[in-house]
Amino acid sequence: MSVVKVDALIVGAGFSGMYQLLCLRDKLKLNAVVIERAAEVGGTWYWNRYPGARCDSESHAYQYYFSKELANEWQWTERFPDHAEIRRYLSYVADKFDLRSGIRFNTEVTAARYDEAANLWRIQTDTGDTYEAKYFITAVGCLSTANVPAIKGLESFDGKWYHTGQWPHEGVDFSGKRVGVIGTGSTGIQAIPVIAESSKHLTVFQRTPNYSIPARNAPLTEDFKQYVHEHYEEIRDITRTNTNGQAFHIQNRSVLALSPEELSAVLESAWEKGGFQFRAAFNDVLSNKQANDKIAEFIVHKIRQKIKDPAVAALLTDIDHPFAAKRPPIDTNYFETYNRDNVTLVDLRNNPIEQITQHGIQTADAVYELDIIVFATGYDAMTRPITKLNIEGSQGLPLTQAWHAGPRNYLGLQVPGFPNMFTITGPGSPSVLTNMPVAIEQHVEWITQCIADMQSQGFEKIEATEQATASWLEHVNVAANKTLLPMAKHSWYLGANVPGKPQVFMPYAGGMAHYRRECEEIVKDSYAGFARS
Ligand code: NA7
Repeated sequence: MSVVKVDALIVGAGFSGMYQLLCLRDKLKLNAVVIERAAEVGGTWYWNRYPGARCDSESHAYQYYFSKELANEWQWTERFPDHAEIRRYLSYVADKFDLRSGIRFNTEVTAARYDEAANLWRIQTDTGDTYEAKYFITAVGCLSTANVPAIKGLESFDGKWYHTGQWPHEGVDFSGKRVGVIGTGSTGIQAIPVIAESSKHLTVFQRTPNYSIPARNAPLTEDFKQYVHEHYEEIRDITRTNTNGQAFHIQNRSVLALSPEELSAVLESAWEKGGFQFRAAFNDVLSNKQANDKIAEFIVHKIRQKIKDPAVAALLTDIDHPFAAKRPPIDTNYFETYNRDNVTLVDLRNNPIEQITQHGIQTADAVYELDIIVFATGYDAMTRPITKLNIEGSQGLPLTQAWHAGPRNYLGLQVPGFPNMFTITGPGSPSVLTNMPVAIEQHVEWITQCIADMQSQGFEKIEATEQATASWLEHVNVAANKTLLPMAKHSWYLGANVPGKPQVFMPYAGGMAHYRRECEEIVKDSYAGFARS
């Protein structure tokens, strides 16, 4: 048990915490430390090792762009990197910049309290140490707190159960096993085809069907790898100047401006490209319902063509939300998997799960005997990874109380009443609506500049004002309502996937490039909306 004095304490050693450590320690020469509950770097990717776990951004965009040298040294092998390759990448980065020396692994933050009189944060860990830090920075990721639904009887299940976001490192042997997967979001859609191949029988429990676009994953060609290295600046600039942080342009073309023949040709070609490039073929996918309907109709037609059994096809295509109003999954052989003899689809919408028994899952109309249950049921996203740190700000105000009606902060970066605390890719910032590493680099660089400016200008304390926070929340709301995103009533963007969670549209939907400009303007305007003293 000791008291450790540092300038900055960062929670989390994923993409964001690693880069924040590098910036504060090596650029600003601060005494900075990262606290990480895992045994290694990786953040969300440390935990997400489920079968089929893979990134949905293309590899050459899903990396740091702050160092050309790093970019030149690293070569991805596939269009969409899998979890193991992303961990290798982050491990390489940690080695290259000697980051591990600044990270306390296997250590969990149990509480963080702001001491008004001393103007510092006291952060406690489960190892019994207390850190005193001027700056407290959460780099905890948006999708790092597993959501295991409270289904009656789970404790009585005789088999094994797993949540995809807490996957055992040694893997799970499905051979000869009857497996049930609950959930058909991005995760279920990735895991289901892989589990189907290795299990005796797979039963998929679907509540809400989903769109999915073929990923068209493939090994990268030598030509493409060379292109990526030779076009470092160009690729970086595309990711930094477009709406979604991806390494391709969104076509300036409306669905509605095309004749049926033209539309069909563009959609077919976009479908062949696959991945998120599919939706980049048009600029009004998420802003115009009529345009979205046409795309949705095309996707549903494609799904139907893949599935042999019309009853199964009907269940998989009875979709209740506009395309991309939930994070749109991309897949490898997802729908084709339902043509296998060892796969059964169960419709929970009409036959909800009543309980889990000793032998399996009981729905309203049947009992499914299982050896293994996989919960692909998502996350208590965006807020819970932060609130579970047990944070108290000025006058002992718990963050859970400040956010009881939903997250309140300015730019997704700072919460009023929590001075010198920063939340990398917090709710209210573009984060999950963009390619995460791009959003992360922008936030880390903004925070670094903010701290550097405080030091050079003689400020000790920075705090978002109530007024700026209120207008920012209004702005986040307006931005969401200009899109079709709020039409997906059950999405985790809205917090609707966790019973009792306040339903507020959390990420900022105004686009990454626009957001970046807003953050830059605020700096130029002497940190307008922040009180510095
Ligand atoms: P998601 O997208 O939240 O999907 C979770 C899935 O689990 C979804 O199909 C849910 O159905 C289903 N679910 C959740 N709770 C239940 C219960 N109680 N019973 C039945 N089914 C349930 O999480 P993912 O992990 O797939 O993806 C999260 C993000 O990770 C993704 O967007 C990417 O950004 C990466 P529902 O739709 O709520 O009816």
